[in-house]
Amino acid sequence: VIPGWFSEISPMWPGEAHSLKIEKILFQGKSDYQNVMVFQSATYGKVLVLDGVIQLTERDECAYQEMITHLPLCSIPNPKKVLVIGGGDGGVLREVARYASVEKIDICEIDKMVVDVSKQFFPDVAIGYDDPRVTLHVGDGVAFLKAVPAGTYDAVIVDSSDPIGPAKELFEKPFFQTVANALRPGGVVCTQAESIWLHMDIIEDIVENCREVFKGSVNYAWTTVPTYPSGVIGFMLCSTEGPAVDFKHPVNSIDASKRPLKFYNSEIHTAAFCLPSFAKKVIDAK
Ligand code: AAT
Repeated sequence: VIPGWFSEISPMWPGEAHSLKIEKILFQGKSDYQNVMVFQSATYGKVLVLDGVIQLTERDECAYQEMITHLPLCSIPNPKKVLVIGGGDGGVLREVARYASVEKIDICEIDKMVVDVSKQFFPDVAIGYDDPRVTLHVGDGVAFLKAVPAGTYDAVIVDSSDPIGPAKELFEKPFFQTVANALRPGGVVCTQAESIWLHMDIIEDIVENCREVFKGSVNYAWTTVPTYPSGVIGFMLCSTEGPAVDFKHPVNSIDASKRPLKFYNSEIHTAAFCLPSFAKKVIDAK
């Protein structure tokens, strides 16, 4: 560990650790679920860290939040009811709020401290909470989904931390079953699905489970996020049985008149589904 630097050390990426130079630590706290830290970095703006793992930086959060939101929501016409699991920083809400067709946005985040800290230190991200269509539920996403009546949502976005800690169950088959139940026929889900460089074993399990649970289409997409481990992160995109969803060809474009998009466009949407051969081989075989 280098003094004055933050190093992201975890058993989920053994033998490597990305580091950022710290200018100033702005917040350190312990919630009921995890350690919460915010620091000012030398090159990526402010950084939110949970249990030693980077959740977002001001500089590259656009890549993650825009992709995890617009990959699913641009793939179906007129999304109306959207559920976000995790994502307490509000960035996904900010992106969902761009859709005029959306009537209701529910978010279920387990940790109130993440919400409060984001509102205090990341106003450009937490601005998502200002939209009147948003309802915040503080609680476990697993329990929340169990109570959702069948067919409620057009889209579910699972913006979850890694499967060590409170997000563990969000990567398991029973959870995917509750997501499928909560979606209308032909509804879509997009879940944070880790890195093709580090986690092919986890991805293989997710794909296998999703193929069993989601009877529409099941696809893996990925993007670059320099401050996430290995610099890339992926998403599992699935639809339930019903009107067919072709994730690779977006049906919506986005109103960027009030707030420009920094990362997403229709070309990168389609490109996100092109996989390197080593990943394609494993994912297609499942
Ligand atoms: N948009 C920022 C990126 C994240 S945040 C993940 C969020 O999921 C955190 O706020 C965490 O508190 C919340 N969370 C974890 N478990 C649950 C749960 N069971 N129910 C509801 N919310 C939960 C993801 C960063 C990915 C990092 C990749 N290395």
